[in-house]
Amino acid sequence: MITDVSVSPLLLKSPYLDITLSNQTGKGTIFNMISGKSYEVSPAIVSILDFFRQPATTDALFDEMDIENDQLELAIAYLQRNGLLLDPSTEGWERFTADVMAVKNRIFGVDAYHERAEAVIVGIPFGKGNGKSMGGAKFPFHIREFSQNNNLLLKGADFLLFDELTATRLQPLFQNSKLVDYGNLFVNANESTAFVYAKIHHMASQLFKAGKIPAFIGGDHSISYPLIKAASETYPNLHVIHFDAHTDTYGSRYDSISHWGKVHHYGNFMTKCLELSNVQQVYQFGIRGFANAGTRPRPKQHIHWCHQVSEQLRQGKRFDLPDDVPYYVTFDVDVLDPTVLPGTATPIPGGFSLEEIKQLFSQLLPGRQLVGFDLVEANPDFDSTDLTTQVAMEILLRLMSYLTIS
Ligand SMILES: [Mn+2]
Repeated sequence: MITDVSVSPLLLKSPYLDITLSNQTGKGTIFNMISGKSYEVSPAIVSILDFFRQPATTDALFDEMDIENDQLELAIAYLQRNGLLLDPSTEGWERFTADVMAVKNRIFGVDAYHERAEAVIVGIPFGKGNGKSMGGAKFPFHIREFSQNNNLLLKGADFLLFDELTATRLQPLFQNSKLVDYGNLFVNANESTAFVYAKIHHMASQLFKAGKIPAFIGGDHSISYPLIKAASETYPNLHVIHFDAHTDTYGSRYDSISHWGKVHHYGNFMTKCLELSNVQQVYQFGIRGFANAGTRPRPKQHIHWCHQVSEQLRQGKRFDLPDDVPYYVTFDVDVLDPTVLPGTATPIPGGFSLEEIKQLFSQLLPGRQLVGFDLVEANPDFDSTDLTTQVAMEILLRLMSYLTIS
């Protein structure tokens, strides 16, 4: 029996539950709208949850219900553990919405998340920020499936398919399980976009605060705003390197509408990033095409036009970026020429070759503190071959090779 009930905090039923009670079986089903998990429970559990529809103490429950107190204690512990009962004095949903669901087919055959991991791959299957196609949401699943189906298990690989420098940089990542595949952020089609962005931000904050170096796989480019926001909160001197055909500082008639807090999308996420006080400078590479006619840089925005970059690479001239500051890289795959990477929603001709991207990386990234990166806008709906996936995988590996791990 529980005798010491002097400390009895308030509890509250999660507002994100869908509870149904079956007349036939007498059992209840609880669906947690946020985790996507459902539970079959006894009617007593349903009564307990119903009791806590207003904040109440466990003492009050003990008085109310004709069940042994120690059994009630066990039930309450279970409900709290699963996020079905909340402590209303804490920030409710924040404790459990950052659910990352482990995946079976982990990319490159790396291990699942563990505390010693330094570099952490996380998929963000969200595509609703792209006004043309939501297919980008499929990419985190698609790339892992491709890796699995083609047996691309790189754990013990020597990486001699890459140049020696890249191979040398990649090996330590795959040794001693320093690189892990955490899984995919749980995203439910019923969730509001504002809620998903809040979850992305919360999940990324946790990783940055824990000192992990995350590699995010999108998803459309709208996810990069909460990611960069989270990075800039841990690294207040943050600089951003942005590979893209587009500046993503475009306005639209929707921008003035704040429906459920949604005020950004794939085409204006950078406008929002530039407003973040901790984001110091943004260096954009690969900007081109009619969409950018008349573009003038905003404060902190440095535009390197695609044709200028190509010319500068040919001449072997270096780009002048500050040293000794933390960098976050956001990589929109449409920076590559559509003949190299066709699977993206808003292709623009005249992009970089794979060789140019490699050169650009090797010029910009070595010796820099790279605190995390994302790869976005790969969209399997626009490429029936797996060319896009293969190119994206190579980009992913090359970006990972520049991560600073111990
Ligand atoms: Mn783009």
